[in-house]
Amino acid sequence: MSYLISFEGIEGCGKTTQLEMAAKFLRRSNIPILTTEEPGGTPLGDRIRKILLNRESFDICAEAELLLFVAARAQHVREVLQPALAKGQWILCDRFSDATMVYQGFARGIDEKWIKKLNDFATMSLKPRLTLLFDLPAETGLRRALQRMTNLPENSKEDRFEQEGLNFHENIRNGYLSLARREPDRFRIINAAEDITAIHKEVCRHLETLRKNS
Ligand code: Z5A
Repeated sequence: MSYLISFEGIEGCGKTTQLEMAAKFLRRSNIPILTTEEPGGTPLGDRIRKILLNRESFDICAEAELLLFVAARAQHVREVLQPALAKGQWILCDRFSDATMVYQGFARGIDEKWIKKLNDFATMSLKPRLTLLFDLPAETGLRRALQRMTNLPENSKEDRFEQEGLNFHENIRNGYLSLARREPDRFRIINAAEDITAIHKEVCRHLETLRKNS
């Protein structure tokens, strides 16, 4: 049985750390897995990622931003995700369609109906079987993200979104929580303010449940 599992949350919530730990846990259990990220995961997606996340000297309007995220996703689904699912792999994906709903919808204010249509078009209606939402106050997440960023060279900083105010990131958190309330069967909300090991245990518990039910 193959599954798409997405890891979501605000900036600095620790999802990437947890995704890597979850990948090791599944490999130890001999489950065939693929780890990937959005935007990214393909040569086109990586180029789009650079445009979207690095600070550049030109502006990107909300509508163009939306179309670029969705273009990267369309390529990712066809080139990487569908073939991996066909091979029976479990995919751990660092962000997926929910991120667009929350960042471009809730936070940037683009009509949800548009985003849903574009997401369905890009993904051919592929949805994660399980979405782990790492929830924590925006202030804590931003502090972690900025701390990590200080150690990076200037030209590799993906900090266009970190430039947004605290209010923007609080909207993101509320947006995710509201999506989770709409689809309680798919989402698991995890307290990301806990320490790394405690969070990992909870992630493993959810993955085990999925495996037992498969
Ligand atoms: N975006 C969008 O707008 N629309 C879309 O459709 C998509 C994305 C797909 C890039 O996403 C941006 O793209 C993102 C949304 C937008 N912008 N924002 N904001 P990304 O996922 O690539 O980038 P990110 O959100 O900045 O994630 P990240 O850099 O991978 O960080 P993270 O996954 O949230 O956290 P981390 O790297 O695992 O941890 C951050 C630091 O905290 C690090 O130093 C860890 O060691 C530390 N950490 C982790 N866990 C803990 C705990 N439990 N306690 C203490 N410290 C911890």
